[in-house]
Amino acid sequence: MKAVLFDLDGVITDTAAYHYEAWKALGTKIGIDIDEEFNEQLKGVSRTDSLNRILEKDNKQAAYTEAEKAAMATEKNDLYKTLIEKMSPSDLLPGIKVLLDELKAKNIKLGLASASKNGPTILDKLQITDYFDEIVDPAELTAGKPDPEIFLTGAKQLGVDVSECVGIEDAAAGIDSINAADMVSIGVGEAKNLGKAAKVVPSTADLTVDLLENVWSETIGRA
Ligand code: B16
Ligand code: MG
Repeated sequence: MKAVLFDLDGVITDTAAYHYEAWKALGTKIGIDIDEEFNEQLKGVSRTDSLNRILEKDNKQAAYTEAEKAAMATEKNDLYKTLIEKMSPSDLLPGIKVLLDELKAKNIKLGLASASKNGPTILDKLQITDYFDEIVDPAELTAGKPDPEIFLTGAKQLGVDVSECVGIEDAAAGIDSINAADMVSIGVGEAKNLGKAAKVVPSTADLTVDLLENVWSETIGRA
């Protein structure tokens, strides 16, 4: 294992809850109810694709012009940005800081493979920007998760073969993206959502370098 590619929302920090709150507020405004179960489908999905899925839920995709949809996405993002304004290092999920330190000590390269255009801002607020050798810019991609492009781009930026990479994700679309990139996938959350991962752990506190290396060598060994 020479590199680890991290998802951001739901793995490094719990912005997933802020995305949910912001989409729910927009949904309430346009008369579409979003519950936690539906929100699960939005995790790891880009802003534009998330809005489309919300509108499709109630067959409202044709009810708005592209300009109106762009305005709604901006409105959601503006609320989201106010919600993340106060984030600080105390918002790192359990075990993540120790994991980043351990990976760095072993000279393992670190990349960020987040669909979020707010990713760099959030890394700054968490004060962990310097840990990352590369950050994939989602604005440069043509396809979102579950397409493998974001993880393939991350490996390319890091200069590491995909067979040497582990990807960590909290969303089903993200696990599919890692698997399609032929990397070893580790899911954080419930096995019922992340069943296709090589390994699922319930909490980020379970993510240790030993676990990552063991899952990588067992999975690569089986391949
Ligand atoms: P933004 P990840 C994803 O981040 C979120 O899970 C998803 O809910 C969000 O819609 C997407 O980023 C885009 O975020 O609106 O900030 O550009 O999980 O890939 O780190
Ligand atoms: Mg995520």
